[in-house]
Amino acid sequence: MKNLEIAGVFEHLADVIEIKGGEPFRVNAYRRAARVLGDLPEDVADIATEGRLTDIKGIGKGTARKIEEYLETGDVSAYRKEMRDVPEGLLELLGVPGLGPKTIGLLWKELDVRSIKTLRRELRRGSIPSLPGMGEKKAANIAAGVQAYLSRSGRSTLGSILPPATALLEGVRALDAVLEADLAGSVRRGRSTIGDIDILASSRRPGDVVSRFTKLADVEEVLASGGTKASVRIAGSVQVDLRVVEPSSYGAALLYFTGSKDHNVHLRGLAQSRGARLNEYGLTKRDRTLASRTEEAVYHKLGLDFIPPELREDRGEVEAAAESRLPELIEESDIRGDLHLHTNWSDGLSSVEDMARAAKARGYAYLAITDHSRSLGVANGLSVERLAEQREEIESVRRRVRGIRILAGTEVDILSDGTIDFPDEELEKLDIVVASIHTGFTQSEDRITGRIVSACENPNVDIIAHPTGGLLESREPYAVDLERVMEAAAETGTALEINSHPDRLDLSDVNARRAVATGVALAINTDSHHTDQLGSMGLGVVTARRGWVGPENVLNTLTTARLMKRLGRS
Ligand code: DGT
Ligand code: CA
Ligand code: CA
Ligand code: ZN
Repeated sequence: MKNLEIAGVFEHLADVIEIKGGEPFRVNAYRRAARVLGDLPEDVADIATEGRLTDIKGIGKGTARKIEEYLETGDVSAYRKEMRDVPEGLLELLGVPGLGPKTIGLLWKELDVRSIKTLRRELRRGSIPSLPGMGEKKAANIAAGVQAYLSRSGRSTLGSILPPATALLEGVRALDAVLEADLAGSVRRGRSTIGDIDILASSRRPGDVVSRFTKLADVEEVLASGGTKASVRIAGSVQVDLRVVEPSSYGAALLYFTGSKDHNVHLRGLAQSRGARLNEYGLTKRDRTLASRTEEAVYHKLGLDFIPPELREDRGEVEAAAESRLPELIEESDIRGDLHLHTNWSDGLSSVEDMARAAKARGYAYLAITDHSRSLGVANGLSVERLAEQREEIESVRRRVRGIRILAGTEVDILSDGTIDFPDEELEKLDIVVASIHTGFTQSEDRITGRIVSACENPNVDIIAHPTGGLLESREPYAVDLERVMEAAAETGTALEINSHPDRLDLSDVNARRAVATGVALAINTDSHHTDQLGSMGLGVVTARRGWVGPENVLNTLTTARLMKRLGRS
């Protein structure tokens, strides 16, 4: 069916005419035609064959001819004609959030903006605010839109999404007509990257909730809005879907909209095998509702233990819930300290003392100062001498900050040749050694794996940090045979890290699960370079939960005494 294709051509045609400042009635006619074609249930080609195009409301003689032309030739000459004097790059600007054809036309006419590049030039020059009808605020919006356009890769990191998602949820909960509201979708499941934000609310007045939601301050653009749902765009070009349901089916709806889709499909199959039906309204059997108000009730009536959202990926959790063998998952409150932290001695911004006080304020029993080692010049890595000086400073901070154990450590580089950046006699003086790769990313899998395995075999190395080196949505991991690494880690008692930095989450959920299955201990660390970053521990914990990790699998749930013993430095 070519309906949507042709609708797209008319949409483009309307955009181009509007950019050029053409007659509004032409613009409107093409937009209407695009909408009508988009909604048409029948194949437009069949209608054309039967000569009924002009019978369709909203399709005039002119548009009908263009549809026939497209069906015959795959082209609309009027569109090509309109495009003749329009710079190619101008149409790309339509993809910038918040930038419409009228403004693009203005920028083109007044400032000769012809592309993203020339638009950025004018933004830098500051020439946009003084254009007719613009001003500072609109120019700032355009700048933000360009930023979002350039940085978008489809998915956003969980760490960047949680703050706006939580703020929006609070906004929804504060609405009068809202009874309950929760995050749903991949955000609730804690996936490391997020396509869009889903929010579910219950209310007896869904229409009110939807219309108030679309007017919340964070909402930049309303993409769609109806009686019980709305889709909007917030800053950073992130989409948010809201659905409002009856309070009586809130649990079934929360289950449905939390997903994952695969988890839902599995549950529906299970319901069917018991002669029941499961959908977003409830679990029913022969028109009788068995459960719908809470998720717990639905799981229970399906014969399952409650499945935490992080596990709902159809990776064996349904089977485990049926046999009451779901794991006891780690919680953030199980974490007793942070074992990978940087200070202003290397590339961090906070002092040792500030880090210690901030960790203490979080209720931790210990923290490890692990600045970079000497070869990492870009990160102001510590020489052997400065490492010794830092130990003295740590000693003096220990006297000022009581009630928390400060471990003196290092994040020592595993160099490209496989050696460790500090000699053993220096490592032996430390309380803890974190080792990691920051160079030689393009080496073969065999070499990189060999480097990490030999680091595991060094008795002074306690933890391998960010074991795969990947950055979410921006850098592929280096080539590494994780199976070999995990075997070596299990053998030598070396822990593998779940690095909680919002851009890393490395190990991933799946790899953390493999590690635990191989008998490897994990450490969940923030790799903070500022006291403000200590809070990303929660991201690492969620990732661990998605990896079926329990508190017993994690080094930094140990008490101080047990940790020191485990590190062999009691
Ligand atoms: P995302 O947004 O790509 O990070 O991933 P999700 O899981 O948030 O997916 P999304 O936003 O498309 O939908 C939210 C939830 O709604 C999803 O996890 C399960 C449910 N859902 C959406 N579409 C379907 C569907 O076609 N079938 C079923 N069973 N569930 C669906
Ligand atoms: Ca989603
Ligand atoms: Ca969605
Ligand atoms: Zn680090």
